[in-house]
Amino acid sequence: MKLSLVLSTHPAQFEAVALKGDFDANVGKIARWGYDGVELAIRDPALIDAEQLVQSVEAQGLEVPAIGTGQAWGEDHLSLTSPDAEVRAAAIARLRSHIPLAARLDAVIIIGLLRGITPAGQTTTRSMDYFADAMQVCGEAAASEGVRFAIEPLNRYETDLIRSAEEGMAFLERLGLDNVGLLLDTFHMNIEEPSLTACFQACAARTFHVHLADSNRWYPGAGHLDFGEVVATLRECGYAGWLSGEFMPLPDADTAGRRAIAHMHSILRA
Ligand code: LER
Ligand code: MN
Repeated sequence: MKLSLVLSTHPAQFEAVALKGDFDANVGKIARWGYDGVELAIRDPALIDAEQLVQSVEAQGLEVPAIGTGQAWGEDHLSLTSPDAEVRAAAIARLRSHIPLAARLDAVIIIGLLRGITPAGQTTTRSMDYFADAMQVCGEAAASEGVRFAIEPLNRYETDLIRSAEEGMAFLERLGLDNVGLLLDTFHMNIEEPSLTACFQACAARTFHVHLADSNRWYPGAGHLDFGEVVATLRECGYAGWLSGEFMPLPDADTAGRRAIAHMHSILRA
């Protein structure tokens, strides 16, 4: 398993991104600290210079395992399940616009908050139908480019649409697309899952990506989750993908980034 850290290409409100500010400087730090990759949170591919971005990441010898899309919800209020057909269409277009860069970087595209939250007056069933329709369109478009999507179950305080891995697996079954799987985030799992171990085991065949944060959403090692058990379970499951740090910049961004990799290396290399 390889380690990466989430980095936003632009300023954003989302709190669980350790590093903010100068992109190149942060990519350099992530490489120096010993991470193998950088997970990019991209609000809108139209706002970035993909060529320059790829160069700056490759110059540091880093891979990009995943692209996060949640800022389109947080900053631009797009949602795949909006009652407004124009907003849904814009959300689908935004999601599809990540495919070329994802194909180039061999990165999985994450679907977290972009699926939205059911608004008053709309049923959850209707939201899930919109979500399924959107994923059919995007999943099929990505398949022809060899790109995969990872749907992230999010805790109850962030969405009503797929909170548990069980709901996530049922949704994947409904979609029937091989290139759509799950992203499991230990922070959300700690809130929603009866057992982290049982959850990883149940989703083993469809886990495309993993986010690491401790119980308090600080860096791994700062809360009460047992990352030794997380790693042992993922190894037993045959997971050979990425462990990507997505946690708050506390006590400060650099300390969090450094302590996370020190903790994970002490486990992975034991
Ligand atoms: C994103 O990966 C995440 O975990 C959420 O809390 C917000 O999308
Ligand atoms: Mn996450």
